Amino acid sequence: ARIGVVGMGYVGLPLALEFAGAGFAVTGIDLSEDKVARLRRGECYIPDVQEKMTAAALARFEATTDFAAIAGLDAVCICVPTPLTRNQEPDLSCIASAVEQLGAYLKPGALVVLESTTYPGTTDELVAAALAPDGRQAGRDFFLCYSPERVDPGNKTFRIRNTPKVVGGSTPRCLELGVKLYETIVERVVPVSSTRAAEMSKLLENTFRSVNIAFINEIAQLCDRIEVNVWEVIQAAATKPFGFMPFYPGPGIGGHCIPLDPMYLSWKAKGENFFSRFIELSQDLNRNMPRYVVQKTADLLNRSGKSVKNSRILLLGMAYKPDVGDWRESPSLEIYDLLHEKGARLAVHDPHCAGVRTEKGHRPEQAAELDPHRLASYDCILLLTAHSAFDLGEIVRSGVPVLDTRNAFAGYDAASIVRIGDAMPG
Ligand code: SAJ
Repeated sequence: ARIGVVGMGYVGLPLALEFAGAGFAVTGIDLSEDKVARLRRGECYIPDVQEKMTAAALARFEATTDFAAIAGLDAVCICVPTPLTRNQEPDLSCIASAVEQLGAYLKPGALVVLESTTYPGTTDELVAAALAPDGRQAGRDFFLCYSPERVDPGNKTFRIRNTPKVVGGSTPRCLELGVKLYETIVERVVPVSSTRAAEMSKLLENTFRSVNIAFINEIAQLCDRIEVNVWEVIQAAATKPFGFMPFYPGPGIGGHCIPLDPMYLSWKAKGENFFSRFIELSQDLNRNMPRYVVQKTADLLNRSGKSVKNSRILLLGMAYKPDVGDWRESPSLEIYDLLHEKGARLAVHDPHCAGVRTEKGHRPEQAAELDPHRLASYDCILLLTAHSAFDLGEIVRSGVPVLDTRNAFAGYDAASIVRIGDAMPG
């Protein structure tokens, strides 16, 4: 059987290579000439995928920008981005254009699986409708499923093969084919009763995270006021062996899933005249964390009689999570802009990120390696992402006041280290 994957990004490329590794002939389709050219050279632009680009897999994998290749495929997985529009509404334009190409080239009897995160109803309404004009019906002329991606960038423990895969079908036959497809590469496939259930399960997973992160961010701000260290409290609560799951405060939420997915759910809810207070509140709380960090930075500087204005501040970590080079939606970007507005003299250091550009269009100056005398020239340091490459001992030895937004310095008990979620000492 020939399998196609549309969208050669951090979801589609690993999926395509996983199918190739399982022995299928696989076609990777992408709009980007550059991505296709790099794939044809066997170049890997997704860090996690390097080990999948074996000679065996590459021998069965071909990349193209030509959607006509769909005509030769027995199954097509759509793994294209589902961002938000400028006014925070679902942007399904990538799905719409991919599906338009399917309509033009899809082989009778082929299986189509949508993997992009989207609101319940998208698969049955948008995808099926796009193929219906010439009377084609899901379950008869072609087969249609929804199966959410659970790719976790940088996660070495959970890979495609050992991460359970939820699948919903437009009809029972569709579901059967979808399950058979994924059973070739995933140990545990989880069939559900409809494409809507599968779409909703994904939004539940990620909204659950966003809401709980917002909640612990609020608890952290409360702990600031009642002289309790939130990190110690979470650690103590996490000793409860049942019914508790730790989340951790931070400078806000970044990435392309957690800040966005809840907005797909709240948008769908509004369409049904249902206003999700949880989602609105958690989005507000998470979006306000950069301001909270800036306020705490000002408090920290004030302790040594300084103001943000004209202070030299080093931001450690622009990526949205540790040990990845992805700075999309990272709260570090807004923290940089807010401090810049207040007249701080800023430098950043992130060994994983290059070419960072903030929302205001600033291109932060990357400080060179962290050496002691350079560190001493800063009035304060913000730890925003806990990259394992950071030499925390060096930073503590410099004696420069640090605002630690990740409890990265948990092992150090130095007066110069202040944490969010912990009252400012003295
Ligand atoms: N964050 C916190 N506190 C937490 C957890 C996360 O502030 O307790 C922040 C992170 O710093 C980051 C943002 O939230 O800025 C998102 O973090 P994340 O750990 O959710 O990482 P993502 O965005 O890579 O989420 C992915 C998601 N995977 C998929 O959508 C398939 C998510 O569902 C996973 O649960 C998550 O990875 C994971 O567990 O690593």
